[in-house]
Amino acid sequence: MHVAVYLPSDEKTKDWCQMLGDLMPDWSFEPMKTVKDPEAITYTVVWRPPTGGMTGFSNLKAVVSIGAGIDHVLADEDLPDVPIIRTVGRDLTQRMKEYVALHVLRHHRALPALQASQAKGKWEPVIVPPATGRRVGIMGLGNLGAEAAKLLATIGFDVVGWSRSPKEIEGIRTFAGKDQFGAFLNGTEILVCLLPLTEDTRGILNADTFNRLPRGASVINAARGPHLVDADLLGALASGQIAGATLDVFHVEPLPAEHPFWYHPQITVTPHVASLIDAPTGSRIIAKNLREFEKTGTVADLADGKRGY
Ligand code: NDP
Ligand code: OXD
Repeated sequence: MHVAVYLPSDEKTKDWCQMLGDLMPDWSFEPMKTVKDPEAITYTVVWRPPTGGMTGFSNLKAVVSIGAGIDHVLADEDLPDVPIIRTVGRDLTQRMKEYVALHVLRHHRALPALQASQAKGKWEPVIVPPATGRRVGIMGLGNLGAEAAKLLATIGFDVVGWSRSPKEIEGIRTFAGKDQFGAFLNGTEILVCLLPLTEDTRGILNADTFNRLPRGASVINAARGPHLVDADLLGALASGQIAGATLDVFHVEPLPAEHPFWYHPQITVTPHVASLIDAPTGSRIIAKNLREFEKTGTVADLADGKRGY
């Protein structure tokens, strides 16, 4: 089998070709940019592929996303109509759980305020309720959201979750669909976005959503930058409706140097690292999925291109 690989960095593309080639010596891997025989390509392995990059691949069987999200694949307007395989696994879920727990606890225990006091040399205790008195709302109860919700419940938080279709998760109160969005937000003091980016979820972290949270709530976005309306967050921070935000993902990445988020005192910026899959782990999962798909015509981690995730 012949596989074309694309990542925005040529060096990383070369590394992934090498790693996948080492794991699957009977398959061939080459950078998508320099493919000489497009008709020989049967699979692609991509992160943020360029529009039209796969148009000549007339024998393509599937596209593999190097990651859980497939929005970056669907952004290719000329994408061939073939199955899309996600790259997910315990490793990715574990990393996201750690990120969510870290930042939820940070907001819960008012760490930014305590650090600001330290910077001024001031002894200024902040009394917060125990986790049992703090409601955390998780948007998206898929691979990542459901596990993050369970971990937070184990710590003791009052956890609520929201998804498209109804879910039952022990210890979590769940809400589903647009009709129950308001009830989900009502009382949520720390809101965590782990939704896929689709036409329904784009811009969902907006002024209307923020206004339905209790005053002084916090927001964590570890999903995709376009879930957030940047200006609405800045407005909500200025008015005090939102007290703080942790953002891992942005409309443009890397976040441009002049963006106001960089030096905002109430915003923590992390460079899309919430759950970055490391290349050796990712390539092992991808190799397994490619072999499985070639053998059976399907895999468990198949995305639904029509649904958008
Ligand atoms: P899944 O596809 O497993 O789960 C998505 C969840 O979102 C499902 O519960 C789904 O509902 C829900 N959902 C989708 N659309 C809607 C909607 N319109 N209204 C309400 N709920 C909705 O995704 P993952 O958990 O694997 O990943 C989520 C996202 O996290 C990825 O798409 C990616 O963008 C982002 N991500 C970010 C990373 C980072 O490092 N920052 C790393 C990995 C992923 P239902 O269950 O009913 O279908
Ligand atoms: C992903 C990501 O989608 O890292 O896996 O953002």
